[in-house]
Amino acid sequence: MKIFHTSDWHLGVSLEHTPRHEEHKRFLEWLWGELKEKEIDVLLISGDVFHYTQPSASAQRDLFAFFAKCADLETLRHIVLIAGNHDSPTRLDAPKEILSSLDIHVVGELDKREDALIALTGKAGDVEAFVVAIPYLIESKLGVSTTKKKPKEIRDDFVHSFTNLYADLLEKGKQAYGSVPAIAMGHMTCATSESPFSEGDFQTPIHQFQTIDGLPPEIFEGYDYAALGHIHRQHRVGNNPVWYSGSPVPISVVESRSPRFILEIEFEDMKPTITPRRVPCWREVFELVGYENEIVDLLQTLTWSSELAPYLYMERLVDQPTQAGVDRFQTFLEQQFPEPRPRIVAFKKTLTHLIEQPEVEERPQLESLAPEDIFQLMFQEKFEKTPSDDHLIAFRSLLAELESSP
Ligand SMILES: [Mn+2]
Repeated sequence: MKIFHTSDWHLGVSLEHTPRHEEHKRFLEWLWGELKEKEIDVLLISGDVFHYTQPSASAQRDLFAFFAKCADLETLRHIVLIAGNHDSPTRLDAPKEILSSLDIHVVGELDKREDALIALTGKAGDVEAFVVAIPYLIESKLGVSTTKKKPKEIRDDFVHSFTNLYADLLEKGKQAYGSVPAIAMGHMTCATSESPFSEGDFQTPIHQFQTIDGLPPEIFEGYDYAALGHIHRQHRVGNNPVWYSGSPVPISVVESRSPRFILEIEFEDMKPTITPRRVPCWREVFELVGYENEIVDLLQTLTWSSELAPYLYMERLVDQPTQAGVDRFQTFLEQQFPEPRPRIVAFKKTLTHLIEQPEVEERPQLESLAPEDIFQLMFQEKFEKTPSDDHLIAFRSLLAELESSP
């Protein structure tokens, strides 16, 4: 049985208000071609299929058109889709019945635990594996309360609830289908102490507990493979058969710096072999940083190998504050390149020299001063002279009175 694992498509997303529709369209065409060529049996989509809880008509159309086209694939027998934290569970569930007639299993809201258990049949109609497809779950769905608890207690509750949920359904799956590969799906933050999360790895922190990062991979004990979504960088969690496929189309400038993948899993005798498949880049994203003339030089020599014209992130360095903005570069691009030309999707100016601030007289810290010192300073400031001995005696007696009162 051959499986593709992907997640975090974020259909409908924009890069700095510039749509990524063209890239997503090409990704879906490419994915369809790969499913056909590699004769894949099962496609797993581990959440965040849409970027917005109310996806645009065109984002929904892209997904459903892809699903309809998948019906033409002779070898592809199942698609399993779970909701991520970006998806609306109920909206994802809305076409559930019509999709199930195409062997597309959607788990948006987890109404009943049993809904998560999905049998994967092979060519001959026998069950060759089963999936426990758990969507993104907020604490209330898991019965975890986070009020008046320390981060460690909340984490322990989460770990306990997820462990029970996955273990219970593993047991049910084994009872129902016997000794076949068991696959878990989830949309969560799962990590070991070695998982080095960096900027842009995910959109919103979930299942994280202040300083304690994420759920341990041990919650998938007994499973032969766990197909996870949420972290946008493709990686394996520790030495466990627990994998993130990452997002196939970069949805931020940070993601565009690293290659994108989907994962191919082939089961033989219960053992999975995992092969990351690189997703082509259809549009490059360039980061151009420099002074005005340096940027113009960079634009003059700009070349690209991807199919679509690149997107540009521009950072113009300036020595002093200036009104001059993006216009000169815009005009230059229009003169230099025919349509479709590179597009500036983000522009900022950075001042390279600190503007000299007038020196500020250093004032003593309040905590380092005795009450009488403060009195003297305040007196000096208000009356522009030092307090007399009489003033000081009066102040001391007032202070003594105050300090001896209960
Ligand atoms: Mn995501």
